[in-house]
Amino acid sequence: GNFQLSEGGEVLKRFSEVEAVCLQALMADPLRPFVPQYHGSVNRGGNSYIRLEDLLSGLKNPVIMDCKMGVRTYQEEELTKSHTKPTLRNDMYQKMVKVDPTALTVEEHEQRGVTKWRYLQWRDNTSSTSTLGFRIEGIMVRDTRDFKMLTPAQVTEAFLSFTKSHLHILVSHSPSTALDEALKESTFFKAHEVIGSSLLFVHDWTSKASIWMIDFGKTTPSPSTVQLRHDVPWAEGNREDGYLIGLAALTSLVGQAISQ
Ligand code: 4IP
Ligand code: MN
Repeated sequence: GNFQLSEGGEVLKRFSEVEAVCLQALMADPLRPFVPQYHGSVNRGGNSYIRLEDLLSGLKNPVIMDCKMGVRTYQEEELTKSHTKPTLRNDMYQKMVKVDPTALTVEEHEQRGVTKWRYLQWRDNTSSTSTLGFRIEGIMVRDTRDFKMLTPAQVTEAFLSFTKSHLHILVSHSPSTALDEALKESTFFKAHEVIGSSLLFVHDWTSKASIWMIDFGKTTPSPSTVQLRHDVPWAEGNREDGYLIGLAALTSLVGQAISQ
């Protein structure tokens, strides 16, 4: 889930040890300019929170696009768990039924439950995640709309229509330059499997546009024996996240949109 509070120009996000460790490391990494400032953790009403720079603070009518990066959004452990000790989730079964009851097997209908891996993999396969290496999680101009279930063709269409109406935004957002460089320089990126993390594109019409890397709750150090490339397909056991496949697709779609 994405539970957040706002407090004094900061965002308080439900504490995750995995995310806190990532943010700590990122504060001393070439990627730091692309990550919200991390101010440690705080307790409120018995719950722990991560204190983050509020990326929207001071912006008027911001346009925001959240792209979840990578060719998969589940950790390999989720896949392993689904074989060794499967936990059936009725909430995830319900979400699938609502969208496409035919996607479920007879057995799954009988159980009225699916594993988290099954659900997340279905979401990856029915969105552009598995084909393009990223999916649009949301575009917010005035209100939030849901782009989660778009097919690869629809994602391109949504992207092009967004780009047309906000052309100058994506021009200044073209992620190919500074972020690419920082990712090349980053020791954090070399050593981590980046799963379920988003690139957040923000623009407020008046000042500068920006790209932020957010959500590190499923980003973990890769095993010391594995050297991740981030630009090759995932196969079980290779730990690859396909982050750079997604970034390349995103960059190329922006380029296409601009030249149209
Ligand atoms: C959500 O599905 C997202 O995949 C969440 O990922 C995930 O949280 C949720 O798992 C899952 O229910 P929908 O977006 O289709 O509702 P994210 O937070 O990156 O959006 P995790 O825990 O995997 O980060 P549960 O187990 O929290 O319900
Ligand atoms: Mn998210």
